[in-house]
Amino acid sequence: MSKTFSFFLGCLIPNRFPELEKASRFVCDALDIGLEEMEGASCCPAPGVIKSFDKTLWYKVAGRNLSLAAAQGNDILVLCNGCYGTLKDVSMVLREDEGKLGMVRDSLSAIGRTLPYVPDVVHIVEHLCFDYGFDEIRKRVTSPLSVNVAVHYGCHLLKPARYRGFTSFEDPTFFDDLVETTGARSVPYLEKNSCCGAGGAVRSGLKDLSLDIARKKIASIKGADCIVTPCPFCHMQLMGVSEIPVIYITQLLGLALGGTPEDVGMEGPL
Ligand code: 9S8
Ligand code: 9S8
Ligand code: COM
Repeated sequence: MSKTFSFFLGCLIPNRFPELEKASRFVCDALDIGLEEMEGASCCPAPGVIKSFDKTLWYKVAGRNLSLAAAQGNDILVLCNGCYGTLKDVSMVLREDEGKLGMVRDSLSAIGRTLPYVPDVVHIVEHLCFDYGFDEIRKRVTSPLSVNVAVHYGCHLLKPARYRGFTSFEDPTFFDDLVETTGARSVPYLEKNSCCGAGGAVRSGLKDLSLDIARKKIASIKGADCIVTPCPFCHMQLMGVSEIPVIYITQLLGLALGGTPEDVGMEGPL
C-alpha cells in the first residue's frame, strides 16, 4: 500500500455521479492507494458559494472536515476541483495564519472536536502526477487506449497560483501527461484553459450565460473522441452540452488499468 488517505467525496459525487466514486475506488485499488471513509463529512463547503457569502463560516465548516481527517491521522484525497479549492486553500491559510487557526480551533471545541494538526489536502490528479508518478502508472497499464482526448483542467486545480506550487496556471501540462499514460493522445484546442462556465454559482444564478461559456468552449474542440475532466462540477456542466462523451479521469485510467466499462461506471467501451 503506497499511502492511505482520508477519502473526501463532497456532494456531487454521492448525489449525482456515484459512477465517478466507483471508478475512483477501482483506480485506487489497482494502484494500491489506501482510502479511509470520512464518516460525518459535510459539504466542503463549496468555494464559489459559501466562501463568497460568509468567509468565517467557510473556514469553520472546512476546519471541521479537516478535523475528521486529523482524527484519522491522514491527509485528505479529493476528487473535485471545488472541494480542492476549499479544503486545500483553507489548509494553506490555517498554516500561515495563527489567528484563523485559533478561530477555527475555538469553534471546533464548541462541538467537542480538535484540530491537532492541519492535514494536507491533495487532488487525486495532483497525487497521481506528482507523488505516485507517471512511470508507476505506465507500468500498470494493461489495456492501452487509442483515443484522442480534449483535456479540461477546470479552474480550482490551477488557481490560486500561490497555493498550487506544483504547476504554472499559464500553460500546465501535468494533466495532459496523466491522460497520456493511458495511451490516449491529448489534442490542443483554443478554449482549453477557460472555465467550463459552471463555477462560482454562475450555473445556479445565470444558467444561460453559464451554458454559453460551456458551448463556446466545446465548439473550439476539434478532432477529439471525448473530453476528460478532473471535476464532477465541470463534468456535469460539459455533459449537458457536449456531443462527444465526457469522461472523468479515473474512468479513463480505470479502463487502461484493465477495468471493464462496468468497473468504471460506463455504459459501454469508449
Ligand atoms: S462539496 Fe458540497 S457542493 Fe461540492 S462537490 Fe466539490 S465542491 Fe465541495
Ligand atoms: S467547475 Fe469544476 S473547477 Fe470550475 S470554476 Fe471554472 S471550471 Fe468547471
Ligand atoms: C466549482 C465549485 S468546481 S464552485 O461553484 O466554484 O463552488
